[in-house]
Amino acid sequence: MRTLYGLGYSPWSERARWALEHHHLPYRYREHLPLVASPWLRLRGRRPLGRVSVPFLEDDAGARVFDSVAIARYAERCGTGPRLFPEGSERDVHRAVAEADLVLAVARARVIARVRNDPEAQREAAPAFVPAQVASALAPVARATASLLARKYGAPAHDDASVAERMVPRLAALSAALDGREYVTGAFTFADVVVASMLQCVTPVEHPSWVVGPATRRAWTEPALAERFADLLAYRDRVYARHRAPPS
Ligand SMILES: N[C@@H](CCC(=O)N[C@@H](CS)C(=O)NCC(=O)O)C(=O)O
Repeated sequence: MRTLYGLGYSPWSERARWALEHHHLPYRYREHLPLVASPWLRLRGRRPLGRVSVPFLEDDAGARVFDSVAIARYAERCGTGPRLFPEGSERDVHRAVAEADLVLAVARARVIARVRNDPEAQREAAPAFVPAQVASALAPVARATASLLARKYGAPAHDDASVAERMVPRLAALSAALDGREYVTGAFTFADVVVASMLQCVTPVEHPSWVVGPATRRAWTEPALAERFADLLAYRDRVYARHRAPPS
């Protein structure tokens, strides 16, 4: 058996879940709690020094895999179904990851800032098994988690100028490259998983694999970008409808 540790609302965790499910690899999912579980993650991952992040995957055969791309490659090695890294796709996949990570760095800082100021989003951040009354009491935990992540990632500039400088040109390039085509490359690859997952930061997809409350949805929505890049959202919705199975 294998276990994936992730953050339910994180596009990086979504990449890993998508790849595992695409390759029909069963796994247990555990929600990571950054505030308390990072030392534990270090221990499980045998990584005493340096930064640890989720998604992180471990299996009974002793694999310990950090990083969404490495987990997707693991899924391709161990699972079945069409390849996500077909011959010749390396460069496109690599570029999609690099560009998506730059867009998400700004988006993450904006989401964290919004959640820090929104008690409703803090309540929604409580794990699903927590009853509503307790979730209210946990709001400070979500606020502290947001502050921790802001410190950890150095809260890069996340004002409107950063959106204009660092998100818009990348989304515009993507829109021009796609130009109405179905996929980033000729066929569905990990590049589409990365781009489609990243577009949650324009506005979250309506899909059973990405269930978020209304305040969380607000925190993840950039209305001006959603309007300007409606073509990217349409592409993303098509890719989800065709290639993202509902979670089992
Ligand atoms: N390169 C990594 C980046 C993953 C990443 O940035 N994860 C963040 C998501 S916010 C994380 O683990 N945050 C929780 C923490 O830092 O404790 C990947 O692709 O998996």
